[in-house]
Amino acid sequence: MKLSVPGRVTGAAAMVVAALLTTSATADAAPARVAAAPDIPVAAVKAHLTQLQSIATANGGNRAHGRTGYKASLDYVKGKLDAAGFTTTIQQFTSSGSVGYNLIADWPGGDANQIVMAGSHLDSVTSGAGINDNGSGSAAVLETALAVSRAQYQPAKHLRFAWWGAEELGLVGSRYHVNNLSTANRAKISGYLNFDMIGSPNPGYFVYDDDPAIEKTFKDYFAGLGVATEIETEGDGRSDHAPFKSAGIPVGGLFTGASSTKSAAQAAKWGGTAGQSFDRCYHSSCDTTANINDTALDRNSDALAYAVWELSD
Ligand code: DTR
Ligand code: CA
Ligand code: ZN
Ligand code: ZN
Repeated sequence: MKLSVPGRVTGAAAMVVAALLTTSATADAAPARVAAAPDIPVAAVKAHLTQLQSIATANGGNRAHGRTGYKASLDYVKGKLDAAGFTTTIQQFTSSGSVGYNLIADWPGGDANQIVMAGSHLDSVTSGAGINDNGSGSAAVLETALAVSRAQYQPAKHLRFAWWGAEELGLVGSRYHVNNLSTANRAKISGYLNFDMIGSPNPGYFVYDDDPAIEKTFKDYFAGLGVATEIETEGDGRSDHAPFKSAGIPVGGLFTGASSTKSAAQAAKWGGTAGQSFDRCYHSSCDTTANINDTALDRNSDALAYAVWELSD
């Protein structure tokens, strides 16, 4: 707030004005509030999962690297982003004799030397549609990107979103991407957020414990919901954050569990079924749209958006 002071002011009035100006100056110096992240409608995230399921059904039952269902999944995601004003790039690579594709989407604006990235692998295994693994992460990242567009959000930092190919073959797409970044371009990435399996049917709420600031951002969000979290210990090196971490880039992410078994203590705090896998359909043909816990998908999608807003301003 600026005060306009007409002409010269003397005496007591001058002291009042000075105080106001000081106050005003202090008020101007107050840290700007970070814009609040929007709620991500879980129905919109699930609509993307329905599309990915249909794509798998129409393409031999999967969305695996080298199969038609993967490229059809990529084209679906790209079409939504192009229509929303993103600058999209398809990065090709070869793995196991087949062409693979990464999709990168840049939101115009922000400091190009400070890039906040959010990503997920888009490929499934050959045995099924891969709706939790990893349609869930891919759909949540997509819907968060679309929320950025709807809000015409213009953060201080640059926003970049990514969908990786051939993660199931060994983090091939994400590793190809990082390996092809120059040292200078790696240094521009202030953080990479990874989302691989965030809607498991018997969910846990796990937060990656790699970068402390990113970890705290996610833990603060869940604390605000009153949802307990645990440190993700199963996945070191087991998803697409690993190549970024190896390159010295701060990483973090969320996970709801795979084939490990939920303990009685975990069931007591999170609900669900003790003694059962977090996802009994992990890498199986039953990983369909029926293999999703809506509450977990909703909470993790909202946490994703919260972190993107918090870390980019
Ligand atoms: N590698 C992932 C599944 C997975 C297993 N453990 C973790 C830990 C953190 C993220 C992902 C995972 C896959 O099969 O795609
Ligand atoms: Ca939501
Ligand atoms: Zn997998
Ligand atoms: Zn996965």
